[in-house]
Amino acid sequence: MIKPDFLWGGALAAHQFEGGLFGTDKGLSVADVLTAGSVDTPREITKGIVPGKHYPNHVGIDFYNRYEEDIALIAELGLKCFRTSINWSRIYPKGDEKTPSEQGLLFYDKVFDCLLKHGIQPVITLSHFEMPYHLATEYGGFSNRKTIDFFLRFAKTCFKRYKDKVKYWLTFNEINNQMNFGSDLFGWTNAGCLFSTFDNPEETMYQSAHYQLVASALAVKAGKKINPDFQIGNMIALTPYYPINCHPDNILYANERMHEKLMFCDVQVRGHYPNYALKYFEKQNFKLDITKKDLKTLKKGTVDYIGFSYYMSNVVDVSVPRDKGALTSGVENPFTTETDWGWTIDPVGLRYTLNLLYERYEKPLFIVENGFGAVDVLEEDGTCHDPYRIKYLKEHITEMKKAIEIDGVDVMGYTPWGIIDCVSFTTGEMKKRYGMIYVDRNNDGSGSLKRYRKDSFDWYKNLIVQNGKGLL
Ligand code: BGP
Repeated sequence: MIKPDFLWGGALAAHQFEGGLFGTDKGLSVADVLTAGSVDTPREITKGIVPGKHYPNHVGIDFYNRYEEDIALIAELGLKCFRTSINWSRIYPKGDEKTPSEQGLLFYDKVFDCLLKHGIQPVITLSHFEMPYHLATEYGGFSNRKTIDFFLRFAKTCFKRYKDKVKYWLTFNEINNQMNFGSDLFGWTNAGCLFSTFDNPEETMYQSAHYQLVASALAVKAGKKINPDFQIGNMIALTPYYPINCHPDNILYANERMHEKLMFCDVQVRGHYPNYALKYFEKQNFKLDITKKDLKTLKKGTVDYIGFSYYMSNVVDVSVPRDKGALTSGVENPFTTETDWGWTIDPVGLRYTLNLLYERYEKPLFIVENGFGAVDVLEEDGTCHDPYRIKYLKEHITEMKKAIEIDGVDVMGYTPWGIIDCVSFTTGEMKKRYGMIYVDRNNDGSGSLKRYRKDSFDWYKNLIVQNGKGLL
């Protein structure tokens, strides 16, 4: 049975939906210099804001000014929890100030109070691709050890301020995305630096990943001191790799590629680097700044639960070279279909992933992102029919239920991504929609920003009321 206190929810991230940049104290973040792209055109990372270019995150869907209306809508949907993030540059506009912005802190007070008033638990990510731009340009983001202190100051400020309002926290969103170090987008949003500008991009990636792992562990430790009841998790993008066939070399290769995801989780859950990682650093002759003190810190700052996103699976073939900048492997799976953006649809993969993580760590799991990015049509009468999304969610939730009820996996909650339409992270588009609530906003920034309930809204609402009954 799904537990009665199961956290059915929805997820978003500050930079993709808040807006509220101009006319507030908020500083520029790394997300604010990302232009709009598309499935074929990568988002550009500009030097500051360049007049004439379109930056969709500046307005998002204007949650900053509409949070009461939006929270009322998700309350109507029956959500038990709502995952969002605190925009680092709203609290510390440049990142290296000593004093936070009271205006920024007040905004989240109001959001959390409003959620709690509706009986919705906030689930808060501290860092979801929103590092202050100044930290990126002046310090090189997490390629610089100093950024650990700036992050810790931010984390402590949030923990202290919201200690009685927020119980569930996550440190770094999809911390393992930077393993795609061939892509500037992932390095920029995870680490606040462009790995391609360094002599050895891969070594720089591991160095900044290490500083983030230390920062995460320090935050866990500090948070527990501030409120021992906090539940603090990590967040991994968990796209499993399947071998193309049963050739032993492919089995071994798929296992090796899984290290791209699991190394981060191994450190954050077990408190130390796994041997395969240490051997790899040695083999590559990486000179990483990993001190004895850091290793002690990692041990003391392990997480309470594992948060992860699951969208798709990937197939790997030892004879196909790895594209070090891509989210997808480029090897086709004849047994699955895919979205218009080339993301495989594989519900059984979610059950596989839940089992994999639970067998490896025996820690509670929280599916903090899952969803179907699709083009939706708003009808003239204000309805929006999205049977494809209902199908996707139903199939994935059914597999989650099997993992819980048949396999005995401990799952705390499920927060489908982009519960209200928002700006896509990878492409900057509005038309890649995930929501159960439609927002009238287009790729070019036009639209009334009015909200509409999609068919999936009623479907999910009913599922929550039933606590997932009737799916199996
Ligand atoms: C994850 C991110 C989210 C989100 C989601 C969907 O990688 O944590 O921020 O956006 O993917 O991706 P996209 O918006 O590119 O479709």
